[in-house]
Amino acid sequence: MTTAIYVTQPTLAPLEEFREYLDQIWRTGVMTHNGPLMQRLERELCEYLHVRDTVCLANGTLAMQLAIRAFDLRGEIITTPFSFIATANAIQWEHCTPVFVDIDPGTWNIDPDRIEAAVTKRTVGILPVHVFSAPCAVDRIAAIADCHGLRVIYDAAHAMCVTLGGRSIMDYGDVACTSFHATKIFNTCEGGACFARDPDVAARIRRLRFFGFDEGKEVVDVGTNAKMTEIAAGLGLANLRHLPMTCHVRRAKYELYRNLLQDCPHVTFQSFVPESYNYSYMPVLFDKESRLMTAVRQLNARDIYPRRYFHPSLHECGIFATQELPVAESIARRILCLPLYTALTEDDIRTVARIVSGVQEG
Ligand code: T4K
Repeated sequence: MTTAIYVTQPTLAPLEEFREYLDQIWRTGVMTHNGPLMQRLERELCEYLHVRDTVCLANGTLAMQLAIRAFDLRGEIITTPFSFIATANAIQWEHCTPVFVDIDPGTWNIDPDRIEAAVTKRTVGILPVHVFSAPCAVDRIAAIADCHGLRVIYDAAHAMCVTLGGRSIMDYGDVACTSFHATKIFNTCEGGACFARDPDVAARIRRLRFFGFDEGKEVVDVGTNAKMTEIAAGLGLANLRHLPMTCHVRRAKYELYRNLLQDCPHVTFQSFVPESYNYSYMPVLFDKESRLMTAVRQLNARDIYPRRYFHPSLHECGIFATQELPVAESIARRILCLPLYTALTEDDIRTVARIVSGVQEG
């Protein structure tokens, strides 16, 4: 049995609760294709998040691709360089060009003051990320998009359960896309969803996920296979019951880290509004990359594996290399995500915090 501590660990409902759904699948033989469990998960997510419509999908990457395709976007899409590679890949796979704009040094999200300068005649959309669940400057972004006739598609892969101004964060933008990957606060093993403001757009995403079939199984669009399976949906239904407790427990663990690290002179934290954050990651910003690397070595020596989410900044990846973006470069080099998951013990958190606090410059 491993005693290693990884950056995260899936939060799973008790197996008996998942088994109820497996029994149903085994009884009926319905495993996929708009099955009853997926439809039920879509309804339950609407109720839980207070959103009008949820379209469940195979993963979060396809959620972004289908959102881009639902608007037939072709051209440049303004996005953040401080994200997981999937954000830029989804844009590229839809034959659009990612245009990276530097980030805000406090929230680490796309800097709204820099978006307008990146708009060209070829710009068709903005795809910001609510990184580590901290909401983007949604009103500013909406105003810029309205002014230039652009679509806004949010990558809300980290932002399950976040609310802003009394509304789910999934309710902002033309479409919000999320991920239900095993490493996320709510998981269906692999999975994701789109939340579209316009019901016609949601209907198109539903067709796109199922080969372009309409309800009568006639091909009316160039679709793909982005369906969520019944097994994934059953896991989601079981896990959803525990989500409020998962969020509560994560917040307590995050706050313990913060208390233990608050006097540490060489780390700082993301700026966010406590009520609009889901505490699914524990990112800390070091003063220097060399100190971060020493911390990683010392943690690894204790069988503890934090992660450099997200390094390098996407605009520095060979496939996208563009102009210099100094804030993103500097932050991406100095951020370390410490382990944070439901089963992580208080002793583990104290050990990690002690090593991080005590680390000298390498
Ligand atoms: N947009 C953003 C902003 C995202 O962060 C992501 C995904 C997406 C879009 C795309 O959504 P999806 O298409 O993935 O639905 C992980 C995930 O693969 C990825 O979903 C996630 N973001 C990204 C931030 O992290 P890795 O490279 O960290 O995975 P891995 O396998 O190294 O896992 C990290 C740790 O988690 C492991 O050390 C142990 C633990 N783990 C992992 C898995 C997969 C488990 O305990 N069990 C598991 O099954 O990418």
